[in-house]
Amino acid sequence: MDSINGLLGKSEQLSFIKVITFGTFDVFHVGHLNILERAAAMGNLIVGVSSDDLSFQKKGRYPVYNQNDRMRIVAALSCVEGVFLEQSLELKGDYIRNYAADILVMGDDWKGKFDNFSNTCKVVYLPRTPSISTTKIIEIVKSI
Ligand code: C2G
Repeated sequence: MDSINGLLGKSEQLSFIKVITFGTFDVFHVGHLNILERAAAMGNLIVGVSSDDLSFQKKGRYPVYNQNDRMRIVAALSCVEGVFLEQSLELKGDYIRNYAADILVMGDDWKGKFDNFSNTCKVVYLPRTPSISTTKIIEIVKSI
């Protein structure tokens, strides 16, 4: 309790709600930060950072930053409680159950793709931040 009239602070009100999200978070940018901050506003946030091999399977190229560096960057954010390595899309249900997540948050580029987990937890798709992506950043850097 942080108040004499019994009101709880935001972190205390949300501390029992567990939120999980997943992503590669390569060449970390403000679109990544926006979704993580919005997810963390719903509760304690844990992030599954895609392994280098899973990223290759998803995108057909290895990330610019390796999985250890990407995990360190995401783990260092004040809105993130913890990170783990996401090694397979097929294990998503296990990750959600192991963490006992109440809410799965994903960007709306994944809209509908994880609705099958709505029996296990609430599934929320948040709008992507427009006009920014790792792919675009790589293209810009290459063209300079
Ligand atoms: N994102 C966003 N706005 C952007 C770019 C990304 O909101 N402009 C969100 C994505 O929607 C995703 C998260 O940031 O929820 C991470 O994006 P990526 O690193 O591209 O993640 P992705 O490779 O799509 O991995 O299990 C699902 C995957 O691991 C998601």
